[in-house]
Amino acid sequence: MRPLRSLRRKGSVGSVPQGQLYDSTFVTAADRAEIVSWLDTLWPLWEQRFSAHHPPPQGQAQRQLLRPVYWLGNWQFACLDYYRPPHGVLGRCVRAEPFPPVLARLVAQVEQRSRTLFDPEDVPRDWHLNTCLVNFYGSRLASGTGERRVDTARVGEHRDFEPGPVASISLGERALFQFVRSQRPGERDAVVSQTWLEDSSLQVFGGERWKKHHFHRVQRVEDKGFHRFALHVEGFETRRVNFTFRYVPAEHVIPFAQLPKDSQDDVRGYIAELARHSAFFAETIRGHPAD
Ligand SMILES: O=C(O)CCC(=O)C(=O)O
Repeated sequence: MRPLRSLRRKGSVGSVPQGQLYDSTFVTAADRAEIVSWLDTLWPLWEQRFSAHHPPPQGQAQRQLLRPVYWLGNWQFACLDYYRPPHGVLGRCVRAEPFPPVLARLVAQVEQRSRTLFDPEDVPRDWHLNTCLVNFYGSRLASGTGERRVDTARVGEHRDFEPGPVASISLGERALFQFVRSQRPGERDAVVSQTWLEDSSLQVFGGERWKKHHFHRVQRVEDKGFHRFALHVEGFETRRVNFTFRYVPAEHVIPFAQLPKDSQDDVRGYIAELARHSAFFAETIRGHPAD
């Protein structure tokens, strides 16, 4: 495997291992300002994990996701269980809005850097970053408790199943991002690598080691009071916004109208909510009202 540059940067813990890239100053001040003003045009969704036709498995209950989200390129609704190759690829990725110009420009740079850094065997033939999950980290007002806030700024261990390298741009307060290896039941996960993801930074990871053999998580997001984003989510205070860019093969991205009927029924309410502020989703829902 071609060696990757091993970098030591402010904010990373130790040197950055092979298969990862970290650039703490990737987003310029001008691009950052453009992203922040574009964020003001979004009305993120607060999704439920399950739905009428995709109910909770035995032993699990319906729950709201920890944080509001927005997807670009294609929307992977939680209730449709995300994109999970090799078997869970159909009827999961619903065509969504394109990247705004500033993100499209940054993604072009990331793709170029990734192609020179990663071994070609870790980059699928048609790989390009056509999907973006925007995660909003912060605290929500606890219902019925006056001003009490519940901090939800974390993400538990998981893997991103989209093939090829995944790139992540962070804005706002620093987040402690960890790769972990599962231990025996009852033992704490072993932290294998960790990086403090700073405001305006880029992180990329790829290859079997980081995509398949380890889980990753956001352990916590600092709250130094430096960053607050005024977003359109009632009762939620956002102090970090993260964009993860991934690749979903084009044949697995379908328009809403091609979803199975049950799935259309499950996500129609979300599309209608998005359509209140998005011309793209207004067009999507036109002609597909509930029966
Ligand atoms: O917020 C981050 O830095 C990572 C988010 C993440 O793990 C994901 O979107 O899969």
